[in-house]
Amino acid sequence: MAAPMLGKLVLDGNADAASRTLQTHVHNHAVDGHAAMIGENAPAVGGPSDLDALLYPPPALPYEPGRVREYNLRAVDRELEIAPGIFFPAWTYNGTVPGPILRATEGDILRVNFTNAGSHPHTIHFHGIHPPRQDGVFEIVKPGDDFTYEFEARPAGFHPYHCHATPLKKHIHKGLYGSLIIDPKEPRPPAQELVMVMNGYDTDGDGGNNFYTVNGRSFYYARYPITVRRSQLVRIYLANLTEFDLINSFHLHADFFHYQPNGTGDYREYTDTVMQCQGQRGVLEIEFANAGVYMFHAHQSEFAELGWMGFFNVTD
Ligand SMILES: [Cu+2]
Repeated sequence: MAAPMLGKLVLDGNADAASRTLQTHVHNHAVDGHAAMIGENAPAVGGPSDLDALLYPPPALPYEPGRVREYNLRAVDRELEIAPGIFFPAWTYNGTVPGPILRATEGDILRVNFTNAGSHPHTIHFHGIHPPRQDGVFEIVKPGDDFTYEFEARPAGFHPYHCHATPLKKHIHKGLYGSLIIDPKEPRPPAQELVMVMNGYDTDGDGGNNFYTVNGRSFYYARYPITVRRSQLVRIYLANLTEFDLINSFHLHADFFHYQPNGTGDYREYTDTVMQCQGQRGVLEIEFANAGVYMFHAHQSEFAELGWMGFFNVTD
């Protein structure tokens, strides 16, 4: 938990300027309300398309027996600017936190060529059904080494992957995680598809997060609202890889969605708020009833005010 973070950051020389920026925004936010934190008023890093590869998944492919889906993942150490002036010394898959979106259709052979170009031993542990020797627990990949994971993609759903080297808490928190969509053989209905991976960053090393995000940058979707079409299905693949905090959550304003835990099974919840422990994930489906700007954020208010907040711009 990060309640005292603004005070702490002020004492930290590196983060001083950024904390003032953030303090100003949090202050204005309190005075002006949520709407003040949209567009240019939102303190987020980068340009409007920077996170497209982490938001928009590759297309689903129709089921085809025996197909191989091959991905290359490379662990690299990289310093990332996660909020204005705040740099996080991340360990990444392919240079981003979260790592790339992988996608396969149930029954495909998923082949992931992993190279460890980082400074520490790593692995990739996939959630799903596969032989234990492909599970990223026993086969530790040392710096400079590589390993190929290969198994049938199942079950259909939405699953996280992450490093499982020890200390696990550190390897996850540093940024080694991403998501895998496994499409059912009988395809889901066409939709505007989005991927959201919730996370946090401990920037002062005290074992609590100081910033929270979706797809890696605080307030990014407040700065750049996500445009979707009214009365057309929107599908969000949502996962939580936040370390240190017990849960994270997603709350949508002004509408309701159907939530399918794990993207598996027949159970659906009709709600505007879901919570997930680390490793939990699910699939949200919404048809927005109205055009306009809809807020979404963690319903832990603290997380929202430390970066986990954004908007949908629903257009006709
Ligand atoms: Cu690792």
